[in-house]
Amino acid sequence: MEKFYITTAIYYVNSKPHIGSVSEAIAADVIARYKRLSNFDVFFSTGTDEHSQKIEAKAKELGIDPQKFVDEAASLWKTIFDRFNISYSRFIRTSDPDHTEVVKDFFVKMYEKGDIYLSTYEGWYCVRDETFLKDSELVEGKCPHCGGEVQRLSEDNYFFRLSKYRDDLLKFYLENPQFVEPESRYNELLNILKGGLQDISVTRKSFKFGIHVPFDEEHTIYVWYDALINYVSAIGYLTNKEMFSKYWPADLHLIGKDITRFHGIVWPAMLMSMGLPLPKKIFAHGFWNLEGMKMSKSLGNVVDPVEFAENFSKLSNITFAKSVDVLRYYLSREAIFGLDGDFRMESFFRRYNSDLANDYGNLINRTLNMLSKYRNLEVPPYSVDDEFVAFAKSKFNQYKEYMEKYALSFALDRVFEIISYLNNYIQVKEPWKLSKETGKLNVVLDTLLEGIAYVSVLLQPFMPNITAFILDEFGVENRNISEYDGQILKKNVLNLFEPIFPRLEKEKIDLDKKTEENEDNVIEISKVKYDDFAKLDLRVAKILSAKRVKNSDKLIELKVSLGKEERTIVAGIGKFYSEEGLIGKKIVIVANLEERRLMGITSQGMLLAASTSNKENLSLLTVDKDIEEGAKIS
Ligand code: ME8
Repeated sequence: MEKFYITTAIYYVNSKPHIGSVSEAIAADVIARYKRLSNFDVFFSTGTDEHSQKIEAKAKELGIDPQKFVDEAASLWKTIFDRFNISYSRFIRTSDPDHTEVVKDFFVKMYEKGDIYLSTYEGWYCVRDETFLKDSELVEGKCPHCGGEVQRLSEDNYFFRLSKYRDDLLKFYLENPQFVEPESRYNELLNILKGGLQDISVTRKSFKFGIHVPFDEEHTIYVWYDALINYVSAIGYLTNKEMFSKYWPADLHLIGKDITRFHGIVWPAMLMSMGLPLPKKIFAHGFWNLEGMKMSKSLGNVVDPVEFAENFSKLSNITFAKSVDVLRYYLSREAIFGLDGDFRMESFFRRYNSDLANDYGNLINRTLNMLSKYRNLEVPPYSVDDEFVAFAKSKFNQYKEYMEKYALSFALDRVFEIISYLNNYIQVKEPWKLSKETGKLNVVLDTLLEGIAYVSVLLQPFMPNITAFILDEFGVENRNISEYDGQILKKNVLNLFEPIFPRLEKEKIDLDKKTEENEDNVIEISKVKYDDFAKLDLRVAKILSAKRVKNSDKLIELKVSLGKEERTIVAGIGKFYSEEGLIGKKIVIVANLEERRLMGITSQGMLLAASTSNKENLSLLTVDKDIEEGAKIS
């Protein structure tokens, strides 16, 4: 089986994930799923970049120990990636011990080779971008890239002899014009190489949080030197040689357009210095803007993907997991991958209503309703229209070609051409006029059913939850992505189900308005005396482990810490949380409830959670600051 190693950038944890960072992980996930379903042995790595000056500063601002801060922040990122169905093979953290060892190993080897040397750095540093800058690079005294404040540095630093690799890199670029894509990014880097390279500083003295130089502890290794190495430590560079030699070199480093220089020049030079092969491709995607404006925290217009998916789930009455799929679809379809995209509410709702509710969803509803009306939901004998088969084959070839080029939106266009074909097929064949022509009606119904099953196979990488539901309902066993070659639907009788994408009325399409309406929606509860309330012992508890209870899809057995003691709690949250995603969360529990036995396990307390009115989603109560476990809630 051919291997495919894909990576995303690793994310700074000083702020929460936003739609831009999550969009990168989603794109990588779409590609990873596509490759897996195309029979590749895929390793997909993503994770967090934790040793930066801005993260140390953020922890200080919050009065928390930096390590503790990154532990909690990384766990939040991981939970969010889990909720977005990012099917990573490894979630690497730069504070992981195996990674730390690899960074030291690189540093020592490159030093021994003479590629790292001690000198003095005189210049500027942009903390926001974690980048060293020369006098000539500043624009009006600020960072030329992000416009942020810069610090003057004058300190002993270790330097990497980047200049030594300039000629080899230039030669490599000229021989491999597809090493960096899109072409515009390749050209930018080629021009930098043509202009010559200078050695770069790879340690800091005035900053402590990070990996220290093994033979000179006063120096902290520069965050970018540390971070780039994650791509080899994630696959066991020192700890699992067999895995490393299987997956390295990476087939695809997926990154944003702002960090191409580090990936396209510094990283390959480090690999050359270590005598390791270079990655096969670096693909730089564009940036997401919001309603035509750059997303930035200072402008207050950063889209929180979890909040967005939660709001959309409430509004459209679909589960959170399905709402995530809709967002994944939108992000994949709306922008040409590689160029900037514009996240607009209007286009989001248009894509939902028109592509999903109308074209895909309605095709499914109409087909199942006809199957119910004319065939009592029994699937006719296999009799797919040859013309459709030929059409599906030609569209698959285009879909595949685009997926291989990471042109995700174009690949989706091809799938929706098949969907349009099927909708049009209903109009042309007018099945309602064929009730007396059994054979002809069978062909129409079977073509529609097989067509829906096939497009759902092709849509799996983009909407894994929704398509899994449809493919289960249709009894599709072989879900591999391949050319359509007949009968994939294996059930004899199907079921009717509620529309997967309930259409949204125009006036409802205003998330803000909906939030206000919800606030008006006061829930009445009877009043309790203060003394009665005070009898409840509510505590903050940290989840240490989580395990699904055998033979139950709802129950999860949690081990929680209350500081001085540990408890077992059995909770009915299995449909809403993954086991991994729960670990490390600080939740609220009722600590003085009578013990209860559930499925043979004694539950020593109850956790608190809020659920949506339709019971399709649930959220655990957590504390929003770092409160020690066991703390009393009053
Ligand atoms: O740069 N739209 O981390 P980061 C699309 N730790 N993508 C965006 C985006 C937007 N609006 N904003 C950011 C770092 N990104 C380093 C990487 S890798 C060895 C170290 C993308 O958290 C950005 O381009 O600032 C990058 O690929 C990723 O999010 C992480 O950005």
